[in-house]
Amino acid sequence: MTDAAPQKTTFKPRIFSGIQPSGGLTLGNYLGALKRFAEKQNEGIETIYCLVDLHAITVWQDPDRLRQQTYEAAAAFIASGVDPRRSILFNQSQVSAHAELGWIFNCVARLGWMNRMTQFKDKAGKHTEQVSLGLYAYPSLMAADILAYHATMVPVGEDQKQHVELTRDIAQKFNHDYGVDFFPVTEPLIEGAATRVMSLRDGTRKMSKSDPSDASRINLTDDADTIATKFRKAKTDPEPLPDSVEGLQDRPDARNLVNIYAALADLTPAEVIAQYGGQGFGAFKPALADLAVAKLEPISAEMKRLMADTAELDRILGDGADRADAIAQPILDRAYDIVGMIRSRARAR
Ligand code: AQP
Repeated sequence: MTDAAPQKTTFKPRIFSGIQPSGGLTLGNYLGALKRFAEKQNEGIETIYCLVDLHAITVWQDPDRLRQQTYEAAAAFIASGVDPRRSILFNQSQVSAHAELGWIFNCVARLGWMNRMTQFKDKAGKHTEQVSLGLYAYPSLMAADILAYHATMVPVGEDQKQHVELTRDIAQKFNHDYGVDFFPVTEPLIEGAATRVMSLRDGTRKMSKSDPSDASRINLTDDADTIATKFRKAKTDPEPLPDSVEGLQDRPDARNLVNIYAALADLTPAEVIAQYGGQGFGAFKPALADLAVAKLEPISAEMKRLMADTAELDRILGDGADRADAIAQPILDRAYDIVGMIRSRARAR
C-alpha cells in the first residue's frame, strides 16, 4: 500500500498474539491459537500473550460476565500449556500503551484501508450504522497491540490474516511518513491443519464463540457427552470419506472434520485419509469424538481447578501486565517523541 523503504533495523524476534475474552473459548481458538501459542514457547523466542478485553467491548459485554470470561480465558491459556513464567500473559486494559498507540494508529490508518476489512463487514452485517465505532477501528488497535512490543511474528488463525496485513501497512506508513525505521513489518504465522476450524453446522462458516448456535462449536468447557453429541450431530454429506485429500475439495463439512482430527492428532490431513479413507461417518465421528475428549478433558479439568482460585489468576495477570508494560512504555514514549509530542514527564523518569 505504501512505497516504504526496505527495513534496515534488525528487530529482536518476538512473538505477540491475543484472544478476545468475548465468550467461552472454542476448539477453533484452541487449534488455531492456544495450542500453537504453547508450542511457540519451545522455539527460544520471547512470547507475549494477551487477553484483549478492550477488543471484546467493541460489541456489548455484560461487565460481570466480561470479568468472568477474562478469568476463564486466562485459565484456558494456562491449561493449554502457556506457562506464565516462560511467557508474558496479561489482559490488555492493564497496559495503557495499547489504547494510546491505538489512537496514534487511528491517525495513520486510512479509511479506505478500514473499509476493506472483511471481519468488520461480517460482524456488522447489514447494521453498519448501528455498530460501535470501536468495531470499525478494531484493526488499528490490533496493530497497536502488536507494535507496542515491536513484535516480529504473530501466530493467528486464517481469519486474522487481513488484520496482520493491515498492521504491516500501518507500520510501513508510520515509518515512511516520519522518515524512521521504528516499527517492524510483522509476519503472520498461519500454520498447521486447523488454521480455520469451521462451524459443525455449516462447513463454510468459521467456528466462532459468538455464533448463536451452541451446537456449531465445541467449547473448551464442554463435557465428554456434549462433545460426543456435537460431533455425532455435526453436518456431513452421505458419502464415505474419500481415498485422497483432493476428494475433500468440494466437501467443506467432511474436510472440516478431517482437519480437526488431523490437528488434534498432530497428523496431516493426508495421514488421516490414509487411515479412514473409504469409511463412513458412522465410524469416523465416534473416533473423532474420542480423540477430542482425550485431548480436551484434561484442559477443561485444569481450567476448572484454576478458576477456583481467581486471586492466583489476578496475581498472574498483574505480574504479566507489569512485565508487558516495561516493554511497551518505552516504545510508546519513543513513538510519541517521533510524532512530535512533548515528553517532559518521560524525560524526568
Ligand atoms: N474457527 C477458528 N479456526 C482457527 N482459528 C481461530 N481463531 C478464532 N476462531 C478460529 C483464532 O483464535 C485467535 C483469537 O481470536 P479472537 O477470539 O480474538 O477473535 P475471532 O477470530 O473473532 O474469534 P471468534 O471465536 O470468532 O470470536 P468472536 O465470536 O468473539 O468474534 C485468533 O488467532 C483467531 O485467528
